[in-house]
Amino acid sequence: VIPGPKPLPLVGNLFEVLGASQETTIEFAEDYHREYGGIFVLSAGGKRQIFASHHALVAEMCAGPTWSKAVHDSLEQLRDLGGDGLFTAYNQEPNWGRAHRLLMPAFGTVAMKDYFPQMLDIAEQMMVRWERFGPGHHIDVAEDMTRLTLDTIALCAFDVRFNSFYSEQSHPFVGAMVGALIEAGNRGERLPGVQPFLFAKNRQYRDDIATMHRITDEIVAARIAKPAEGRPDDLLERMLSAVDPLTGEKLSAENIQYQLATFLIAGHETTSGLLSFATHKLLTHPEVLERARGIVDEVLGDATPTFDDLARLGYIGQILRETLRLHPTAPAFALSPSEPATLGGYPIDPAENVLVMLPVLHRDPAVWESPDVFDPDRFGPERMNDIPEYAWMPFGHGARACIGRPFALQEATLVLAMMLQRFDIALADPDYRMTISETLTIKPKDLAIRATARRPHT
Ligand code: MNH
Repeated sequence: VIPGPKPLPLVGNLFEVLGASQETTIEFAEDYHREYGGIFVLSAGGKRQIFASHHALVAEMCAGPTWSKAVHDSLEQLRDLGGDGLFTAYNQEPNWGRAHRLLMPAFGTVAMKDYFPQMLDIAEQMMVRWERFGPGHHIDVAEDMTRLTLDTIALCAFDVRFNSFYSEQSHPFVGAMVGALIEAGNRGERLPGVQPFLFAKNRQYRDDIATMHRITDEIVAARIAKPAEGRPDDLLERMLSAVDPLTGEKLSAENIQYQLATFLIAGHETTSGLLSFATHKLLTHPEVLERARGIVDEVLGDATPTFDDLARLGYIGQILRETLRLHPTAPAFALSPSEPATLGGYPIDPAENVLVMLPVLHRDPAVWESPDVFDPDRFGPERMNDIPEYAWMPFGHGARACIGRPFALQEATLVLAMMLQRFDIALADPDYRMTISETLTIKPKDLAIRATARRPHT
């Protein structure tokens, strides 16, 4: 049998255990992996959740065709919001393949170049805001990065301006989304039978989802109302008009609504966390910051960045990859075998899934030298090929891996480079010690900085 702590007979859900222990899921998984090794199982109320996060076991799953993404318990909760949209669809649902084939071109190299002006537009808004506030202002990094990434995905994908930098209150979509995400997360942790009696929470949840649907409906309706020649050629246009090359089918109105919610959610939380962690890494590693600054000054000088500049900012990409190693902002994914299989010699049934905890995989000492040290040179051109396959998986696995990867890396590279080009940054509180706040994604808690413009704004 797979090692693990004694089964808990009464607890309905394994996440009850976490709630009781006051730890984040990551800390708790790290503890259990330390105690039991690369694979362990948690049993509660007759249900099991298997965890396998050491590289040898992850490679055993990922190397063949047998294992693929599973919609694990907390993702299952998100189906209220994302339905059979790309992120929460089951592998066998026809809308997954349909949408995947139809939307892939929107994440190719050509498309990335098309998104550049809009990414620049939003990044510029954040830079101007920081310049206007001046060095006396404490910038809440996660908050501003969230404004940035949400506005960027809305503008690039749907040609909609959320204008988050122009208002103190967040856009109504954000309030509804955050409320719904928190409630969806809490639902997974409640004892069975309780849910129907939480009337106020259930009403608020329904209202929040209705608000999100109303906003995505309005976005779609506004687009359809536009004459064809005035329509931008973006992700939304693709959803409305493109035809699946395999089946000749288009996406349904219902599925388009799920995709809009999916892209607004999946397209911003994780990139915002990445930019926040990367900012903290630069502040705590002055030698990395200085080197990055040197390269940025050499490539950009005083000029506005162009798409072609990005290719010469490889060191920024290394910083982002190393940040994602230590702080994978989507910290876990699940895999299931398509037929009865074994893992580490233990039998696993296709009805079960195995959670891979990325912070554990990404620090596996069997693969990583001095795993806790932040060293962007691990991803340098000379050393990158030494990294074994399946040792770094912040974007997931296989056909169900992140479709937004090039989008996220381009956006984050641009923003980090512009930040270094235009500001000297410092921790608002020099004694700040980073702790992590965890929902389905992770972020640094209460990270605040000051930004001093390096040159007067022109
Ligand atoms: Mn993204 C899937 C991480 C940015 C849209 N993303 C995934 C998965 C991981 C992931 C991990 C696989 C989850 C699973 O196996 O259950 N994503 C990230 C990270 C960043 C990120 C770490 C930024 C950094 N993602 C983005 C952006 C977008 C996006 C930006 C959109 C523009 N992600 C998706 C979608 C999926 C996904 C859509 C689902 C893909 C599929 O299953 O077909």
